Amino acid sequence: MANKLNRRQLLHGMLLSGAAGGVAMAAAKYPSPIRNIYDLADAINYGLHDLLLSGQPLVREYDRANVAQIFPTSGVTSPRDERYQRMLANNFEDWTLKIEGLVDNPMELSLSELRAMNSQTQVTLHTCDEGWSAIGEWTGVPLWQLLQLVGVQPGAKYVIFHCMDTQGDGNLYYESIDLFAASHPQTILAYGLNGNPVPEPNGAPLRLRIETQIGYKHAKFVERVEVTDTLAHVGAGRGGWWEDIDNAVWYAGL
Ligand SMILES: Nc1nc2c(c(=O)[nH]1)N[C@H]1C(S)=C(S)[C@@H](COP(=O)(O)O)O[C@H]1N2
Ligand SMILES: [Mo]
Repeated sequence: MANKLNRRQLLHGMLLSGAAGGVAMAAAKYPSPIRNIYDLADAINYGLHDLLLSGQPLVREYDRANVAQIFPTSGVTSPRDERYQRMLANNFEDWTLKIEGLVDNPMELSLSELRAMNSQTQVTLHTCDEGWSAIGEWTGVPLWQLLQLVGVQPGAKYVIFHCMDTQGDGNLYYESIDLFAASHPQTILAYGLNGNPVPEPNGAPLRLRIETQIGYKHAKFVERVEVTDTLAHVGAGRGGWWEDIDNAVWYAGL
């Protein structure tokens, strides 16, 4: 007997294969192998956000009156690295931010050079995966502006933030985002918190604010920004220190 598909079955099939196609596409775009159901959900979320957030909508900004008087701290709050402590003692006079990798003009910028650039101030909510959140007023240089300055080369996909703090396992903290998130208007490299220089525990002298993603993506104590087409060469190759050691998901969109 002919097994004719009715309209409904056909529609169902189309929807299912469409969804499967979407998942496959999202998984293909994800920068590292899918390890578990959390990575799969993260990959789908990543693909979906890419569609839904294509206009780069802004995250909410708060009134300055809502700023937490003492911004909480998390992770490393005082890098025990001798090199870092020496720079801190010297007010970061000899610290520079290096921007390199797949760029036309690699650059090294001092803190005063960064402060002299166009600055942006935003009052935003920080959400840590460990269950706290706090509002802070952050001032810094939009990342897109720095990327424009150095000239991102064709083929570049990610931006890696190399930090100065050695973690308990002996590895330096690092994080990465894709160029889309790096170009978000509220993604900044911040040197100011609540009108003061970023204090040591919060990532002096410079830390990332990636307002569309969760706490651990906000790399503190940044000293090098690497534009790249792969995440495989740093740490265990999963795009971040937490991602490498703890099954943390790479795309941590809020
Ligand atoms: N270099 C570095 N960056 C880091 C961390 C860290 O341990 N080292 N911890 C992360 C985590 S889990 C969070 S929630 C935020 C905390 O930032 P805060 O200490 O300013 O609150 O920094 C993130 N960036
Ligand atoms: Mo966190």
